[in-house]
Amino acid sequence: MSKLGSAEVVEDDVLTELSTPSMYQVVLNNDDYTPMDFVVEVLEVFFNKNEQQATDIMLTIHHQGKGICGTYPFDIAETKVIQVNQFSRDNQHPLLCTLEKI
Ligand code: TYC
Repeated sequence: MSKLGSAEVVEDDVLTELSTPSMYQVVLNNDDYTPMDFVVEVLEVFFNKNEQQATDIMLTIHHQGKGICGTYPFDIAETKVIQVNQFSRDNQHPLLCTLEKI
């Protein structure tokens, strides 16, 4: 018996157990400067929300300080954070996207 990460492996290398990947929430944070329309666009383009869903999430962030855009395995969540933050900087907005492990 050998162990590879969280996967149990028997002598003949047949996998008998695989753990499910940890999931991460991608979060948008409120600020005083990013236009509401820009946040709605980010939610539509990067998180596949329709206009009503995106508006609801944007208003939740505006009133409560932050909001969940989606939940993904680490690699996908990290890529979205990088892409959203780059898109915000490219458009001269301070909008901050972060990761939170569930
Ligand atoms: N608070 C911003 C404003 O009044 C709007 C905003 C919403 C900014 C959500 C960031 O993640 C955010 N223009």
